[in-house]
Order: sequence, then structure tokens, then C-alpha cells
Amino acid sequence: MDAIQEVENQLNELLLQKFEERVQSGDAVEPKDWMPEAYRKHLVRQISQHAHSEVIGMQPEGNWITRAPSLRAKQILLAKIQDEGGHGLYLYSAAETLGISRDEMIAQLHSGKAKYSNIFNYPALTWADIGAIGWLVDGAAIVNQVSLQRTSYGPYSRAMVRICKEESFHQRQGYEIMAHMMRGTAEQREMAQDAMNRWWWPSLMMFGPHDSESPHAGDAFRWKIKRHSNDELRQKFIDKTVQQAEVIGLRIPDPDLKWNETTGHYDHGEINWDEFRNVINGKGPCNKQRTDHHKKVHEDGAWVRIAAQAYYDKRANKN
Ligand code: FAQ
Repeated sequence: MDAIQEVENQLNELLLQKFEERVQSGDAVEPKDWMPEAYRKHLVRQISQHAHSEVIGMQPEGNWITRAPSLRAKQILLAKIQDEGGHGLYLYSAAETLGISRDEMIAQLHSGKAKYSNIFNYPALTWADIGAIGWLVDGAAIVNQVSLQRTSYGPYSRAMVRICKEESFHQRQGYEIMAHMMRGTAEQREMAQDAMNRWWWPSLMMFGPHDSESPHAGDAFRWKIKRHSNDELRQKFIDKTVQQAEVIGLRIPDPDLKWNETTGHYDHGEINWDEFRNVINGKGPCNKQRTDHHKKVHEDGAWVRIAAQAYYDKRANKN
């Protein structure tokens, strides 16, 4: 090793040490700060996947806009879906501060290199599914995102604060739909229970694999990207959702679910991890439909991006 290389290595070690001290003291990391390459890559992976989830997540609900049962329900659903698009935009912007362009992120989504949440590869079959998505899917997303409000990367944590405020409205609109249907006819109650049965387990999968099977957990905790583990957050979601289900008379589709006096939490049955792995590796019921649709609308919208760029360039030349 030559002398220059040795000095460079020593400098990097010093920078890493300073970086870790800062993160441990609770300081936020900002885009222009020095950061280890692995930290940057970890965040690009997580934030871009998060952004893709928000945008792909518009599809199952978008499918119901024209069939919403009332004007009020339609307005609320439209606003919710628009919020999800906005969340995607904040998150793409947060990821761009780490040196990746939106085009690269979209290309990774289209090639299958970047993932998005397992949950959006299931179909929304009835209006009750819109209730279940808002209540369970947004409910699970909030539990995770409240924890991420204190993540170490400044732009990501600030995006989370705003997103959480909107997600809590989404969770309530979903719960309202379910509560309404549970006060309705026998058929409506059956429809709500059927949606619960289909969305419960995939919602638990949203928190990711068990802690012992989570390869990114080590770095995520070391650098305070994650503040709580996948299993901790999943348990938190179960504990609060079981009670909400009881209030409106919905049954949790898990025969092993029971209150544990000793731990102060609900014990639950095992998740079907084969299903999870299949879904996140492209073999879920709607993976192809979701990505094909995204590719098509991305292509159809090319003229908007070209026009916006031309407008921007013209203004930039004038100034
Ligand atoms: N789906 O080592 P870990 C929403 C992958 S937003 C797909 O535990 P990590 C709003 C993981 O990427 C929902 N893949 O990974 C809305 C990794 O694979 P890789 C999205 C998953 O990052 C509502 C491998 O498994 N929220 O719903 C999933 O430490 C309604 C190993 O896993 C976020 O993205 C999964 N569920 O922990 C919108 C929150 N879980 O990358 C519309 C931010 C794991 O090596 C309508 N993300 N994998 O190929 C996170 O907190 C984390 O990334 C976790 C995973 C907790 C998801």
C-alpha cells in the first residue's frame, strides 16, 4: 500500500468514527454531510422502495374510484389516493438528495431491481377492501413510519412527519368504512369479514421478516436508520388492531391469537413466509399487473415530462 493510500484510509476511518459519534448523539445527518457509502446505499434502497410503495399503492384503491358507493366516499378516496402520490414525491425527493435521480429509481422499479411493499400485489376485490386497506395497510404503515420520524437521515425523517399526519386520516377513513359495513346488513358484515380475512396476514408481512432473518437490521440499528425492529413494530400493530377489531365485531383470522398475561401482548400464529418470499420476488397475484400498469402510464406521461423540461429550460435561458 502506498503512503497516499494509507493516509486516505486513515482519514476515512476518522471520518467514520466522527460520523458514528454524531449519529449516536442523536444528530440528524444532512445531504451535504460526509457519510459512509454503505449508509448512503442503505438509505437509497429503503427510501426508493418506500417511494415506489406509495405510488404503486395508488393502484388497488384507484380501481374503486368510479365505483365508490357515494359522492362523499368518492371524494374521500380521491383525496387519499392523491395524498399517497404526494408521499411518493416527497420520498423520491428525499432519495434524490443522496445522489440518485428519479429516472434511475424508476428504471430500477421497472427492471425489478427495486422492490415495493408486498401488500400492493394483492387485488382489491370489493368495497370492503378499501376499508381494509385504509384501516390495516395504512395502520401498519403508520406504526412503521412513526418510528421512522426519528430516523437519522434528516430529509427522510422530515418527510415522515408530514406523511404520518396524512396517514392517520387514511387509517381513520378505512376504519370508518369497516365500522359502517359492520353496522349494515348480514351481507355487508360478511363482506367486511372477508376483506379482513384476506388482508390481515399480508398486512403483518409488511413489517418484513423476523428480526433473526432480517439481513439489513445490523446496519440499520448501528446507524439509527431503524429505531425499532420488524418484530417489535409488528407486535405493536397487532396489539392495537385486535382491540379495534373487537369494538366493531370483526374476527381476527388467526386461531392462535390470544392475550398473554405475562408479556402483556397478544401471541399470534406463524406468518406464511413462503407466501411473503414469493410475493416480494415477483410471484404474487398482481405483481405483473402492477408493474405493467406503471410502465404504461410512465410511457403515456412522457410528453408531460418533456413539456415541463422545455418550459424549465426556456425560463433558465431567459434568466
Ligand atoms: N415488502 O432486512 P429486511 C404504505 C425486503 S407505505 C417487500 O428486514 P429492511 C402507504 C427488504 O427490502 C409501505 N419487501 O429489510 C400506503 C429486503 O430486500 P432487499 C411501505 C420487503 O429494509 C398505504 C429483504 O426483504 N413502507 O403502505 C418487505 O431493514 C395504502 C430483507 O428485509 C415502507 O417502505 C415488504 N413488506 O426492513 C400507500 C417503510 N419487508 O431490499 C398506498 C420503510 C422486507 O435486500 C395505500 N421501509 N422486504 O432486496 C422499512 O421500514 C423497511 O425497509 C422494512 C424492511 C421494514 C419494510
